Amino acid sequence: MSHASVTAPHCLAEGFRWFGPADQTPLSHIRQAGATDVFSALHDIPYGELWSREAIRARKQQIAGAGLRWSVVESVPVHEDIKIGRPDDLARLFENYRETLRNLAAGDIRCVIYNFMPALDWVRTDMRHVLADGSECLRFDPVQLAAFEIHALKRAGAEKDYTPAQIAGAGAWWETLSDAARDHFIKNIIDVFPGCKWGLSLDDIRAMLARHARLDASALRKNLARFLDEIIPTAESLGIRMAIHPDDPPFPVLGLPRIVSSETDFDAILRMNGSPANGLCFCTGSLSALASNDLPAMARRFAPRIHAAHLRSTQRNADGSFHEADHLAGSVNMPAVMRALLDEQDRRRAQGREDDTIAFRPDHGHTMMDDLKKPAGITPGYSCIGRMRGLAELRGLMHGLRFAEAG
Ligand code: DNO
Repeated sequence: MSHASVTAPHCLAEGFRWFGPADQTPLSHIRQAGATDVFSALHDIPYGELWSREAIRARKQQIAGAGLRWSVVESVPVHEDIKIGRPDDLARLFENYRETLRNLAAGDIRCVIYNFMPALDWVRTDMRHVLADGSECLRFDPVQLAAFEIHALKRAGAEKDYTPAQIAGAGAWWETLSDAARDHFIKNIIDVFPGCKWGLSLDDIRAMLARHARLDASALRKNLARFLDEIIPTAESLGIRMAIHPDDPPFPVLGLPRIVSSETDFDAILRMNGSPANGLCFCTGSLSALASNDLPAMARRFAPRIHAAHLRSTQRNADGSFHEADHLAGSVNMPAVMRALLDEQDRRRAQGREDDTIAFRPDHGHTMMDDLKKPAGITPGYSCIGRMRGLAELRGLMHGLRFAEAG
């Protein structure tokens, strides 16, 4: 007797990030993890340059050859001059971005993630925080960041951003570190830009910050509005959904403004341009580091404009530090977020929207099991087994919610 397999109806598309051929995780492992969709980018193309149709086609074929679909671009990076609003080369940068979107649409890729964090992408202070079960995760500690700013970078005015207790704690902690430990710590902080090691030095960071010296939140907002004016009409005409990634962590670091951190920020951004092509990458991990972000409420409120999701959790501590928790633990109410996303898919289907399936990926994972024995890769947070655990847990949650509906 044969049994029909039981499939949960209309789930989110299961994605996995892939950094391209240099990634330690091969596509075959992504497929074995059960993902169907790949979030990837042409990381070797410098920020601001054009992605050619040929390069996009080749990458897409490579992914398809492994039985997977390149459905989400993460990211087409926004050149720093656009964020700063430096006028010299803007027309060319905007046209390159639009032409890249045209080339992606020609390859039938219609969801593009980007961020608008100036100078840095995500920031942590410890890439190998050891948890009680022996696995390792990423951690952010404001006292350690204060030590970095005050004692390593020596950023003028950094003290203003910390409490006296944090400043004292930073000094005391810095004193406990040997020279080698200090070097390692500094390298960790400045060397984790996603997907590439730029080998930046403290002087590079100082020069970068100097270029941003006059950029405050309102100027950054103006530059984002301009970017949206330049890009969204083209995206809309191509059927491409743009998804802005929240700031990680969702508060200013190194004196740089952050404008994509909260419900108020999302609201302002979605109002800057009312096109459905102007949407969000709902990253629960990033947003959850700010206690005032009510994630299920935000997921419900912004659901029609959520074009992609990063699902993970953080554990916040009273001292302002946080670490990346298991995907279904920590402070994120993941069942409620998942429920909101599934409900949105139902609404889209009822409305006949073409984009009635939202792709998510387990964002980061703990380094565990055999991955602990591997040489540290270029991409902290992206070891395979921990992300596979996250994906499996999220899949179970999603299927469970769907089956419970069916009774
Ligand atoms: C971190 C990621 C981010 C994200 C970019 C999107 O692991 O979530 O680096 O890819 O900010 O542009």
